[in-house]
Amino acid sequence: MNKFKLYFIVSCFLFALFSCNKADDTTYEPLHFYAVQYETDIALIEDFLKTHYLEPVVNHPGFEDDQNVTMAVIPAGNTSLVPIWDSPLLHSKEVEFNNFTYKVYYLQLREGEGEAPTRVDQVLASYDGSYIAYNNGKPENTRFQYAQYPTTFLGLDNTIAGWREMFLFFKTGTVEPAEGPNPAVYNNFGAGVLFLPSALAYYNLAQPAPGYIPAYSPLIFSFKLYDLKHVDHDADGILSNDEDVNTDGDFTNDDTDGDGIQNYLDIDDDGDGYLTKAESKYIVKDNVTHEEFTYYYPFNGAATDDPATPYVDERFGIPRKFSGAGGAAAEADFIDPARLRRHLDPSVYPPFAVITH
Ligand SMILES: [Ca+2]
Ligand SMILES: [Ca+2]
Ligand SMILES: [Ca+2]
Ligand SMILES: [Ca+2]
Repeated sequence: MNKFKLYFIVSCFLFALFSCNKADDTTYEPLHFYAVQYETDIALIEDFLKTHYLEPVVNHPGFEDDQNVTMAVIPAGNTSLVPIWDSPLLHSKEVEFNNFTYKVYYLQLREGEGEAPTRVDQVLASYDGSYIAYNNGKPENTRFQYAQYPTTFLGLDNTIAGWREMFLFFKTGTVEPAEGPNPAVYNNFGAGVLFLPSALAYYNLAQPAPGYIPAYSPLIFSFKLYDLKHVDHDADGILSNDEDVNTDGDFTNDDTDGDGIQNYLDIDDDGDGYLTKAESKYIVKDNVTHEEFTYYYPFNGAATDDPATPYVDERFGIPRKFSGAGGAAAEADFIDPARLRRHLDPSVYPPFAVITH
């Protein structure tokens, strides 16, 4: 066999491998410029909003169909149905992502009465997801997933950017805990519909079946935000939602010690060699038995003192530089929201005061 023949056979073999790869579930389309793709996406989304209407949303607290959403094409010649585009429920927000500003349309059906998530919280939400594409020149949406009974809390730091950025504008509801085998009942939860440009979803990554989504698809999510959980990503005793030091809602720009690890992922936030967990503790010594008990300050204390407890100061949050046993003068150390808490102050480190009684 001469060299040319061998080369030819190897080439064929390689070609077969790549052909085979092409048939794999996950496909990566070549990257489009964000600005160019956004123009395509937003035109498609606006076309959808102008050609579809929203059926009256059911307000049915305590029942499954509460805030269910149905959107449909306005039949040709119909002038009585109001396009979503003209609905008073339609709003928009500007979302910054990858150094580009996206306009995101959304329907706010209900804001919710509970708590709004931060970008590092986990959410429990039902959702009905579809992608928008032209079919015979008309925009239509195709469902790829319907999660009606969610059981898993999803971390917004791991979801598509569209969820992370837009769930911030909604709140959870109230929950009636489950009795026996019954599911919990959620009421007054936030509910809405997001119309997301593809860059805030999967962009050039087609999603495999089941739940197939073509590359560069704008997505629609109708959702109900039932509940949220605060989490402690770095297990340092401080909930991640409390690690936004400059309180701008962005958790990627808070790195107190400048070591490249954001506070919500850093076990030693001020880089003084003492774990944050060790810097948020205090010790109480019993003068009679000489026993020592270790406690951890909460990030923020209770708003009002509980007269049933023997301590007042200890009920407040992680203090700033502090070496005494408390008292009126020291109380401000525990409660001033702008205080430099000692786990963020490299000049303060354990061991801390032993408070005796
Ligand atoms: Ca933490
Ligand atoms: Ca921040
Ligand atoms: Ca850090
Ligand atoms: Ca430290």
